[in-house]
Order: sequence, then structure tokens, then C-alpha cells
Amino acid sequence: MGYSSPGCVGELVAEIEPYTGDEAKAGGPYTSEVTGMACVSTEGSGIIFIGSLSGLEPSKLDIGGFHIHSGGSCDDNTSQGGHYWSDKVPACGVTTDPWTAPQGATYSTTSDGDAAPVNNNPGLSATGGVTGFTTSADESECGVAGKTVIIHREDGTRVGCGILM
Ligand SMILES: [Cu+2]
Repeated sequence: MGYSSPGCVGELVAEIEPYTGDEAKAGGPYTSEVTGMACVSTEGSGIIFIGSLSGLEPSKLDIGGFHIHSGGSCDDNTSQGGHYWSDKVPACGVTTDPWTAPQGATYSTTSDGDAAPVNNNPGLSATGGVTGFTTSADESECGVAGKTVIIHREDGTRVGCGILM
């Protein structure tokens, strides 16, 4: 295992592709040209989550979001799942949803619509001393391999998806 490219180095990588199936928000469905990569590496008791993205809304500051979700397929909103943490997987021991703006699960874009988010927030580790996220494919270890990575527009619409492998 192992992967590296400029701006995105990790034990797991998800190739992000446009997702246009989210009609949940007013004004949708949106045209999406979101592409790029998301990478995960082990860091202490938890993970570091890094992206290298393009095709986003230009010139945005700290919008949400850049998340790992609980599903294993990009087909539709249901199979993509919701935020992945102890809410669904008690083994994580991650007791606060880390995929929120206050927890740093946001990104900022250049005037060209590029972004390079880095999330190494302590919220990606266990706060109760259990395990925190790991790079395994085993949910009993709170593993993120095989899980979806979702890119949201500023209004929350899902516009990019990939699977960590
Ligand atoms: Cu999300």
C-alpha cells in the first residue's frame, strides 16, 4: 500500500469524481465538475485527511465540507451514507461528529476553484481513549478503507464523491 502525488500523500486514496445526483437542495441538481483526490494516513491515535481538488465554487473561505461518509458506493445519497463516526460505529470512540465546520471539516478555494484541504483535527482521534479512526477496512477498528469521501458545495449539496482504497 501507499500512494503519493503532489499535494496528496496517503496510505489510502480516493479518486474524486463529479456527483450530480443530489437534488435535495433548492436550485439543484447542480452541474458538477469536481475532480481530484483525497488521501488518508495514520497519525497518532487517528488519521490525517488531505485533499487536492478542483472544479469547486471559486474564491470561497472555509465552506463545508470535505468529509468521510459511512457508505461504500457513490451511486446515490443513500449508498454514500451520512457522516462516519461513533454515531453509527461505536467502535470509533470518536464521540463528537468530526465532519462539521466547527471541527474543521471545511475547505477554501482559489479564484480558479481549486482547494487543498488538510484535516488533522483532534476530532479525528478518539476522545475517550478507545481507538479513533484507522486506515483498515474493518468497522470494528473504525477503519475508513472502502468508505466514501464526499465534497459538498457551500449550501451543502453533494457535488463530488470517491471511495477510499
Ligand atoms: Cu458530508
